Amino acid sequence: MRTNPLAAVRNLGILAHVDAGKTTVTERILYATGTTHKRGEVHDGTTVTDYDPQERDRGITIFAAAVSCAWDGHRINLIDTPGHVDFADEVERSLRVLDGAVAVFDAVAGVEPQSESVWRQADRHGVPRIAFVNKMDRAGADLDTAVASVRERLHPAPLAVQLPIGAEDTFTGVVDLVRMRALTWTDAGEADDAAPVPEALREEAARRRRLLEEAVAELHPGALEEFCDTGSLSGATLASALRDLTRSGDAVVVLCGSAYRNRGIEPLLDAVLAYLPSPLDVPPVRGTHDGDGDGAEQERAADPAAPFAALAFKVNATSTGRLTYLRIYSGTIEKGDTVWDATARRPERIGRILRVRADRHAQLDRAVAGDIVAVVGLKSARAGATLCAPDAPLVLEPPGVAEPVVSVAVEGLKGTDTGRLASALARLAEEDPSLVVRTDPETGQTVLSGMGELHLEVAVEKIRREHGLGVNVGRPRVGYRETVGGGVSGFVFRHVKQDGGAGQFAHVVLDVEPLRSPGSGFEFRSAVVGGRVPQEYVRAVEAGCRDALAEGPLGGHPVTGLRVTLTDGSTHVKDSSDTAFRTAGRFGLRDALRACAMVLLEPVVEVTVTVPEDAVGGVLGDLAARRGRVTGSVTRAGATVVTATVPLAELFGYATRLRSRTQGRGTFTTRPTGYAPAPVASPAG
Ligand SMILES: Nc1nc2c(ncn2[C@@H]2O[C@H](COP(=O)(O)OP(=O)(O)OP(=O)(O)O)[C@@H](O)[C@H]2O)c(=O)[nH]1
Ligand SMILES: [Mg+2]
Repeated sequence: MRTNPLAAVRNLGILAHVDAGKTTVTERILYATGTTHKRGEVHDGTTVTDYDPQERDRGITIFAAAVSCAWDGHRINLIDTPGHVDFADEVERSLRVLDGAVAVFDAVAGVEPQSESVWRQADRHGVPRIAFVNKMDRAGADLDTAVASVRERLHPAPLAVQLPIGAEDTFTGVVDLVRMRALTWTDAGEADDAAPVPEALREEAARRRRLLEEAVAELHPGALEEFCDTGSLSGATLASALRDLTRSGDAVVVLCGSAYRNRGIEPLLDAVLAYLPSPLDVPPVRGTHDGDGDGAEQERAADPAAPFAALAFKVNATSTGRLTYLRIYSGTIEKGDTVWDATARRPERIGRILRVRADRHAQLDRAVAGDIVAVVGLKSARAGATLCAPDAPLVLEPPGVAEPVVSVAVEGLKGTDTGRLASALARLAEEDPSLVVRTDPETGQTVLSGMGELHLEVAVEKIRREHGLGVNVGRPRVGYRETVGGGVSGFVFRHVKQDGGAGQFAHVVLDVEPLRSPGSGFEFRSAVVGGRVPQEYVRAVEAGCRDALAEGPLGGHPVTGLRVTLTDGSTHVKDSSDTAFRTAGRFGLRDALRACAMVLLEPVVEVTVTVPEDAVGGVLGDLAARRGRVTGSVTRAGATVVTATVPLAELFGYATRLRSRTQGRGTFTTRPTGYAPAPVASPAG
């Protein structure tokens, strides 16, 4: 029997907190696999995956980058993701198309806030992971502490399969506890041949191997059987049990190394092949049928002979043209094929198909299920679109898009072509669904909204650099919400138009009450008895209420955190309709909200600031001035990590402020935590 070539494919993501070393790990993977012949550095702006000029200037990853390489007879399609929270949407879209991931941790800091967030994101997508504890060369690096923080904060059992040889600047290699051999690297970072475990580490290695066997036996029934029968586990059983546990998410295999010093990369690649799934090992993708509009759910297996279906997860305008990155879930596409954009409902033609590599993209004649490729020639497909065979239409669930929280008004400088500015903004939004462009109905200004200050700064800079357009940017504003502080009951609303012709009649009685936690969405119930309002009209009332949530009475902000109950109502034989009840729901709730005690909510984030111990006082004072509430503070190896919750509106300009307060030695990250009541009256607009 021929083995399916798909079994030798790994669609792999690299995930982590900002600065953990994802891009450096990626760079070293490309070097180790012979894809590149020199090692690029983030700080020199010479890495493959931080290709954008802004990434190179800022030294951070902004855009997820996909690149392909080969290792031990397998193809690895690798996606390096950004760690900064403003670009979490790039991570979300990447996770949607990955089969497995490497979570990178800093050996000094362990699990950091954004690693927790991306870990949960990966949980939601069911993406199996292995962990790589990076920066083992740093002062204060400690594998055991990092493993303990994984156990504590991320929950699945972390299983260390290596023992470091040396520590900090003498970290030279690892003992592979599965195969019981030593792997070391030269000063230049070249791998030595595998050798027996050094005498001095033999006892410790045996003890850790034993602990690993016990932990695996406890989690894996097959391994338990062998363990009970023979009193130990063979390397082969260990490896196959680790593979099962990784895929089921019950355990996470932990490896370590130093990407910067080029140590630990080859065993990481071996672990990716050994433990993470191929496209054949993951469940078939689900979508809804889109042809005759019956919307039935369908499954598509990773089968090249099935009808074509793919998700466009990334769109990137480059010098090669407009590249659309596709994860192909089923079927085959060939150069020149016409496919159907099931999201926008229009045909598209595949110009060229590219295997994206570091140096030169390889042209392919065809690409099949399970693969990740880029295509040239698609004119309008947006990031998140489903492409499929025209005769087998299917819509895959699009990746979730987070709600933008920060907005700025943008306008062209004098002499800037407003038409070109509008089309540049539209292009940006096409590539990045978390950017929203709209016109403020009151001021007529163009407003750009996104995930944070940095996100918007990067977008505006792109317009300046790539489109050569001068733009003026207003002060950033946060997105407020409104919620119900005190409700009303028995609010009566009648929508009646019966002055000749076809009339409209709808009568509703509404109760409005707050949900327990602010910002917790919208619930609708019907408590109508005796069919006084028929079911179809109840649905129309609910739709109308949802319309009303778009603008609250305080300042026109979206309304959240409330429950509406339709308690009563009545209909008219001739003049009642869905439309009439939807209108009654909408204006009824609008008026009911005016009668409620409303509360203005502002977005709040958790800030984690890392500063030298001597700068802590100033940082705490500054956080207090920003209405921050400090929730924790720990000092380790001379650095203090302060966590605080701070209203997002108070954080504008914080990066600059922190830099100057700490002479550039302080860093911070943020994580959205929801909404909290704002102290001021309506800061409308
Ligand atoms: N000492 C040490 N430094 C490292 C190591 N790996 C990466 N770095 C450094 O850590 C910094 C951040 O590395 P990146 O690879 O850009 O980290 P990242 O996770 O891609 O960062 P973002 O994409 O911005 O989230 C750079 O200055 C690297 O040179 C390592 O193994 N040891
Ligand atoms: Mg990076």
